[in-house]
Amino acid sequence: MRIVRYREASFSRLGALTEEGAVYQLEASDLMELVDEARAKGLSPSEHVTGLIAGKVPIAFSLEELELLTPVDAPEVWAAGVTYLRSKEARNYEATGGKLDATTFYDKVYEAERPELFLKSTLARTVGPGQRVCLRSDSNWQVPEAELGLVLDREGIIIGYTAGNDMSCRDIEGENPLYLPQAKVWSRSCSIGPAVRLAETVADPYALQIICRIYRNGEKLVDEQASTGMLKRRLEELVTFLKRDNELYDGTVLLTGTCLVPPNQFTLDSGDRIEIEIEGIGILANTAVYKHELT
Ligand code: DO4
Ligand code: MG
Repeated sequence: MRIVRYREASFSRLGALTEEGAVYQLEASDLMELVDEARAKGLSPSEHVTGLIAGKVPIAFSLEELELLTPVDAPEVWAAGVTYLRSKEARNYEATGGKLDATTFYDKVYEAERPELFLKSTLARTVGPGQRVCLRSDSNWQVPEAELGLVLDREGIIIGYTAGNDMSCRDIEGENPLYLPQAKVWSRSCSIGPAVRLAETVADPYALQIICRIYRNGEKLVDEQASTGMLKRRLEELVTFLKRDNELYDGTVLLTGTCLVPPNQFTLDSGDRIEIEIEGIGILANTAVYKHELT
């Protein structure tokens, strides 16, 4: 069972998306209200939703016809880094220009007990499916990072899974690791969606295929795939470190790091269409533009 949000006239609606692709309108205003309703009844969110839609008629529109919004209003989006071997190799390339002859801080964090965690985005900086993500004007090496996102409640319980794009500037990060916030955080540098798959409906979160495709003028330039099975850490381990001495808010999203990095010569350009597909969640599609091109 997946949860989506969509626009209907000037309203934001919550919807249940079934395995068959039917969308049912839900009365709850957002995902966390739905979770609270389920908990009050002693049900899992998916059991609660199944009961709510039983005998009801789906809306007249298919998912593709809806104007989707972020599936959850994430007050904060955090991200883990260097959680896959592929990410460690790519960061080492950025930091050394490919002339690697020493152990770097990326090697160290990959092996360390403490993971890399950083504040990636806030509600106002995060966009949803179909919306435009932004490129930085002062970078010449930009890539999307396709990541599995955990949707958490204030206790750090994993409510569900979504797809996320951790837009990144490889040149700024490679120049100096202290520039990480600038390499990662700017207007519209993060997208999430298209749906939240309720956690109890995912048989094995370590066996999800993640695909990243990038199109330019209709031509597919990047098409890479990997599996969450290659994740170096446990999801609970990342959440435990995020929670430690920290304040979490309902609907916080934790991106779990990228396992897909486009070829080193690739950089995003204005107009590129980015598709991040995660098995069982859906396709998160966004077009990249510069901020001054937003109307
Ligand atoms: O070390 C910098 C960021 C790493 C990251 O975003 C990732 O591995 O996905
Ligand atoms: Mg990342």
